[in-house]
Amino acid sequence: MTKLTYLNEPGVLYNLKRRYALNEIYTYTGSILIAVNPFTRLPHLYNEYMMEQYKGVQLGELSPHVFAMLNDSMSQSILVSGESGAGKTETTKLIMRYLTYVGGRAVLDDRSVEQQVLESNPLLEAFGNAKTVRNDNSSRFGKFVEIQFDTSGRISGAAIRTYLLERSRVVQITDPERNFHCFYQLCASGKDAELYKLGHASTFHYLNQSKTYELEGINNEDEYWKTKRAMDIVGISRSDQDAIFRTLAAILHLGNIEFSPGKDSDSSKIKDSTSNFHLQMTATLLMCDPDVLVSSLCTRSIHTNEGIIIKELDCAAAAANRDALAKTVYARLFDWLVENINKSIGQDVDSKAQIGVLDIYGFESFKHNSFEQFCINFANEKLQQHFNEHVFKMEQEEYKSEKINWSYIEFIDNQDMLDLIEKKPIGIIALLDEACMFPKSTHATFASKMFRNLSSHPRLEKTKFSETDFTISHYAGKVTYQTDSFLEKNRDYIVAEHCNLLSSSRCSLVSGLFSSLPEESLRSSYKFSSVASRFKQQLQALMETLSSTEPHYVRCVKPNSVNRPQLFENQSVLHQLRCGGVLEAVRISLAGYPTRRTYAEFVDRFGVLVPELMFGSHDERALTEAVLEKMKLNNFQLGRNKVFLRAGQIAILDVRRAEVLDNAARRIQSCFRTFA
Ligand code: AOV
Ligand code: MG
Repeated sequence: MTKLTYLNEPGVLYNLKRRYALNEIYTYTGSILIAVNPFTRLPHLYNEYMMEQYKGVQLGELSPHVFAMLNDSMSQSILVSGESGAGKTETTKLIMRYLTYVGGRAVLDDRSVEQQVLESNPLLEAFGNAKTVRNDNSSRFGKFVEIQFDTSGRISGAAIRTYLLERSRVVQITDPERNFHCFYQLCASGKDAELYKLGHASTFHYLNQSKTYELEGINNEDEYWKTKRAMDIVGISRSDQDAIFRTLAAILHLGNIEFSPGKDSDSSKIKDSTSNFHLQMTATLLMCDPDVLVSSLCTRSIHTNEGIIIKELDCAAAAANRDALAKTVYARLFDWLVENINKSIGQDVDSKAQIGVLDIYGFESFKHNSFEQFCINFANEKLQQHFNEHVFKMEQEEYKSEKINWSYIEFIDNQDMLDLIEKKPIGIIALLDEACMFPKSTHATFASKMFRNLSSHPRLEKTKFSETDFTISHYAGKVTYQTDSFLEKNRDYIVAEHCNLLSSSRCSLVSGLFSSLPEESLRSSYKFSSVASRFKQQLQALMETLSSTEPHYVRCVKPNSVNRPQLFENQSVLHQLRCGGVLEAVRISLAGYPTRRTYAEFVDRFGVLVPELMFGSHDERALTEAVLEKMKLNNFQLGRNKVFLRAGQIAILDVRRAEVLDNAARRIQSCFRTFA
C-alpha cells in the first residue's frame, strides 16, 4: 500500500478492492497486514506447500500473508483485530497452524504438544462461541495464546489465557442468535443425550428463547464428536468428559424449573410435576441432594446481628436465582476447561522464544447493546490504543534512525475515551461499581449520576428517547447502550447457598468447581466483586504483557454484511479502515513525510529532470538534492539513506517528469518525421 504513489483513501480502497477480486485477500500497509475476509475456503493459500514457502522468509519477500508476519525476535505477539465476523478467529487458527507446522516434530502423534495446542481451538469454541446476528461462530470470550519454543525452535509448551466470557448468554438469548454451541451438540448426540434425558433443543427454556437451532453447513451431532475428540487429544479423561456433559445437561434441566407462589406471594415453590422432574434430573446430574437444591433456589439465608434468618424468595427472585446458579456453574466449567487444557499441554518456563496470538471479540454495535457490548468495546478501545501508540512510535523511529528533523506529529489518541471508561474516581466503571455497592441504586440513579459527573465529556451523549441510555463515540463508531441490566451484570457474587449445594456434590468435578473459594466471600452473600473492574485489570495486565513483546498487527476487514464471497461494499470497508486506524496510519504518514525513496530509487525516476548533471561524477544524494533545488521544492528532508517528501511533492515532480518525457518524445518524433 505504501508503494502507491498517491497515498489517500480512494487509492487504498481501490487497491484492496482490485486485490480482493483476484482473491488476493492479504495486503500490507507498511508492516500492518490487512486481511479481507474471503467468506469462502481458499485451501491453496494455506496448504503445506505454502507453509513451507514462508518458513524463515522475511516479510516482504513473498506475497503478503499471515504466515509472513513473524521474524527472528525472541518475544513477539500477533494482534488480530477487526469487527465482529471480520475473520479474527480464523486468522488466529491459521497462525497457530503455521506455528505448529514450523515448530513441530517430523512425526506427529495424537498427543503431541502441537496437536494439543491446535485441538484446544475447537474445544474452546464449542464452549465459548455462539451464533450472533453478525457471525455464526462468534467468539464470546477473549483469548491470548502464548506458544513457547525451545532452543532448537521446537514448540515446548503453551499457555492459554481467556478473558471475560459472556455468561449471560447461558440463560438469555434472542432470535436468531443461539446459546453456546456445546448445548446444541449435546442435545444432538443421540445415545449420550438419552442418557441425560435430553430431548430436542427446542424443549429447553435456555435454548428455545430463540428458534434458531441449526447452523448453515454444520451438523450438531458431528460437532459433538469433534468436541469429544478434541477433549481426548487435549488430555481430558473420559470420566471428566462425562462429568462435563452431565453438568451441561444439568444446566438445561435447571433452566426448565419453574416456580409458582408458595404459601403467600412473597414465597415460591416448584411449580408442577414437570418442573419437579427437571429438578430431580438437575439434582441427579449434579449429584447433589434435591431438597438442598430446592431450598437453595427458593430461599436465601441472611446474616444479621441476631444470627441467620431465612428469607423466602418470590417467584421472580427464585427464577433470577436459578439463572444465577446456571451462569455461575457454566462460567466455572469454562474456567475449569481452560485450566485443564493448560495443565495438560504444560508450560515451558525456560522457553527461549515465545509467540503470543491475541484473538478477542470484535467491536459490536447491535440494536440493543448492554453491559457485554460495553466490555467488548472497551477491550477493543484498549487494543486500538496499543495500535496507535505503536504505529506512531514506529514512524518516529524511522525518522530518528534516518536522522532527519521532524516536528511533533499529532495522532488520533483515544486516551480520552479510555479515561471516560476507566478513570478513577470518575469514570463509567468507577461510577457503576459505586452504584453496585449501594443496595438502593437502580440503573436510573446510575445513569443520572453518570450524566451529572461526565456531562462535559465530548464522547458521551444522552439519547433523545430515554433517560437511562447513553451513547459513546467509540473509535469505530457511535454505540448506544441500555443500562437496564448493567448493575446486575456487573455484580459477581457467590451465593452461599449455591456454593454449599455444589461443594456437597458427590461428583468431584462439580464439587471441585467451588472448592477454591475464600472463606470470607462465603460469609456475606451480598459482598460483590465487580466484573468490569476485574476485566479492566485483566486488560491492563494483557497490555503490559504485550508491551514487552514485538507486536505485529493483522487488521481483519469484513467486506460485506451478508457474509458472501466476492462482494465488496466500499462504504463499509472504508468505514472499517478509517475506524481501525488503517487510514489513521496512512494519515500519520501524510502529516509527516509519507513519501520516502532511497536516493538510488529517486535518481532512477527523476534523474531526467537534471540531464545536465547525469553524466558528471555526482553521488546519488547530491543528484537528489539538485533535482529538488531545481524544482524549487522545499518540503523535503534528506536522511541518511533516503529522501523524505511531504504529501503532494511527488505529484509536482511527476508532472514535471511527464512534461520532460513528453517533450523528449515529441522531439524524437519530429526527428523521425524529418528523416522520413
Ligand atoms: P471474528 O472472529 O472476527 O468474529 P471469524 O474468524 O469467526 O470472525 O470469521 C467469520 C467467518 O468468516 C468464518 O466462520 C468463516 O466462514 C469466514 N472466514 C474468515 N476468515 C476466513 C478465511 N481466511 N478463509 C475462509 N473463510 C474465512 V467475532 O469472534 O464475532 O468478533 O466475535
Ligand atoms: Mg472470533
